[in-house]
Amino acid sequence: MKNQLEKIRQAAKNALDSFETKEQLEEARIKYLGKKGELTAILKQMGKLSADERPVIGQLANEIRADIEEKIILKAKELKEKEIQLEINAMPEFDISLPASLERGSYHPITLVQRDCERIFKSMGFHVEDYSEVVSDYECFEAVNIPKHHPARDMQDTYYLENGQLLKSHTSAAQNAIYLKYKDSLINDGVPIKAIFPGRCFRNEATDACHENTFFQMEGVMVDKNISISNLIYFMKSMLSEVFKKDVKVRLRPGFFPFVEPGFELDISCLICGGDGCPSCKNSGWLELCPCGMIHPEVLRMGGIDPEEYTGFAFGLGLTRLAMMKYGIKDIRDLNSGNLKALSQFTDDE
Ligand code: FA5
Repeated sequence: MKNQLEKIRQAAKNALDSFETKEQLEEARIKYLGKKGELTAILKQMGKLSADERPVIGQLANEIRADIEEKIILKAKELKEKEIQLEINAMPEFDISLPASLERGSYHPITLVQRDCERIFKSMGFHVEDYSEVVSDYECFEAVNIPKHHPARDMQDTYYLENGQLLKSHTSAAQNAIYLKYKDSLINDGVPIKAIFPGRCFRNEATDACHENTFFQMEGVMVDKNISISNLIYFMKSMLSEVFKKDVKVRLRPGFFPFVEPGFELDISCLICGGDGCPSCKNSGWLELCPCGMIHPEVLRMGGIDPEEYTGFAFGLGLTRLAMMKYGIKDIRDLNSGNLKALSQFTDDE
């Protein structure tokens, strides 16, 4: 019986080595391992063996079964790989000189206004900074003078991670890092801090035609000796007339933000309705576009800058709303919709 088993093992090995198809493999599995297969037939005769022989033969039969099963699996893998290779070989070669069959893509309107603003501010000596979307509570709130339990937090509810970090609710979350990064060259070398930092912001709030839960802002700061509100107004006006390539009506009104003192709201006359009132401007004729103000002494101090010696302004431009105004997009939700028909009509005119 031992000889018979070894013969089966050898025959199965020879057969499997020579097989070329999945069907042959399946036949071999039935022939050697199936209920009516050769191995099962031998095992059925085990009863005729002596008590001493039975465990020895039983163990050998199991070994041979495992051996054949393993060979079948390996062979199946080998055949599958050959099949894939044949499919690859049959594919037409990729010809990079062929003309593209897809239509040309376009930049997202927010990318376009962001680049436009970056170009304008760079030409006025600002440099562009990048910042994380996931920040700490300290960066987003405490370092901009919004301590825990301050009522101003209610206006900027956001999304919290289990580790206590959060998705930044405004680009002001990068202010502290910027001051710390550039304070030495300001203090030691007299180089003013002039930076903008665009970025995606998140707020846990109801959406409507002018509010999204995910939107873009662009923060800007300038710190030096003798910086005043006049500097702030000059830069804001220059930026807006460059972006819109025409005079736009703006108004400045008092606004409260714990990180500026005094603080302002810079509104722009709604370009969708010409100031008459529509859903995009909540029927007021004005759209809140760019809150700003003189950086609060406490915020400068937390950034390692002495507010007795230096002053500065900061603004938080709503880039998404700027894109709406510039391109006449009536509903902010279209911008995150992924609707190519709506989004692909703008081109990069750079
Ligand atoms: C802020 O986020 C302040 N960090 C701005 C700031 C910076 C003030 C520096 C002073 C100095 P506010 O929450 O108002 O402020 O948002 C600023 C701008 O972002 C708004 O004017 C608006 O244009 C835009 N914005 C705010 N919330 C949304 C929203 N849900 N959807 C779309 N745009 C929004």
